[in-house]
Amino acid sequence: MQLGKDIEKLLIDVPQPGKWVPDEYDVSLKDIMVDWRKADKADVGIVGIPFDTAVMGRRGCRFGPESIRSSLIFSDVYEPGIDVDLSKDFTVTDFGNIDVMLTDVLKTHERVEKVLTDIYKTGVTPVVIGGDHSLAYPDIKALMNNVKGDVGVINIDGHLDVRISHHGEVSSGTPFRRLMEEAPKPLKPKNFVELGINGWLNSRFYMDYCREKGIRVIPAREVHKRGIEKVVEEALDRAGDGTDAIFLSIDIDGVSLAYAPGTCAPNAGGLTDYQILEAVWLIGSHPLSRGLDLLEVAPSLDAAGVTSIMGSAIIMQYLGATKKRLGRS
Ligand SMILES: [Mn+2]
Repeated sequence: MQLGKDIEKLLIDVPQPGKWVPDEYDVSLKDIMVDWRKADKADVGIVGIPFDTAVMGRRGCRFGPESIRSSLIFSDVYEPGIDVDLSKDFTVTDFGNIDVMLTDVLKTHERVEKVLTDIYKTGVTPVVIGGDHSLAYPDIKALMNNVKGDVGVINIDGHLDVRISHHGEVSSGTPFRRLMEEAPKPLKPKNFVELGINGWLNSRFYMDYCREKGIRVIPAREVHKRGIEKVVEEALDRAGDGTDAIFLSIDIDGVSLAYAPGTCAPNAGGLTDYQILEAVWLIGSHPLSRGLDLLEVAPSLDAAGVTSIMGSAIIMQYLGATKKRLGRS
């Protein structure tokens, strides 16, 4: 695949560790990955963004791409529950990490938008590993730049992320308000769903903003009571209503602290591991699905590395769902 010469300069190659278990019958993601510079095309492209400068609390998620990849590439490419095998008729590449500017949030966002806009043009579905949640803004803008009509967004998160923020500053708490109010082709509130919002973590002021705008907020409590299938069906109906594409943004703090302690603001009562994996399966296999970002995994705050493993499982599930969406399983 070919990206612009100026774009190639913004991508940094990442090291590839060796195989853990030398069983010739095990096929790991590492075994099926292709080099994007040599491949004609790919179905999915991993992109790391090692950037956490916009986190308002505990930092550390700039090390998320490295930590998640070290678990991700050793994942077996078959999952018995969904019965999807990625080893045939499916191509995954890794574009490496975007060369961020650690002391400049807005310039980093510009770079991310630029690189991902170019990557979308190759026909690849990007899977972004962050990095903080401010990055959802350029991630989703890149998709908006590549579709004629509207984009729907499902955000799985403990927090609403529609802050005005102190001093009006851009942060990991502001991306969706920016998309609705600042993007040249704004995200329509009716196509935006907040899923898994939970805990004593949000202000009433911002919940009122969502209600006034007509944003559907589905708290984790509602997910636990109604079941993940029903709420995701509703979320997809809304995000897909009159849109050309759906982007899935996941803040790992939408998942319970039991499964995802390694993040800035761990969340008691969030989604279970089953619920997040099922949500990713259902959303990723929807015909309009066009990209995922998985953000806020901070290995330095983790316990036994489980949050990186959770993140890696989420990405594998999205790959499986993408193969199904493409009608190849
Ligand atoms: Mn968030």
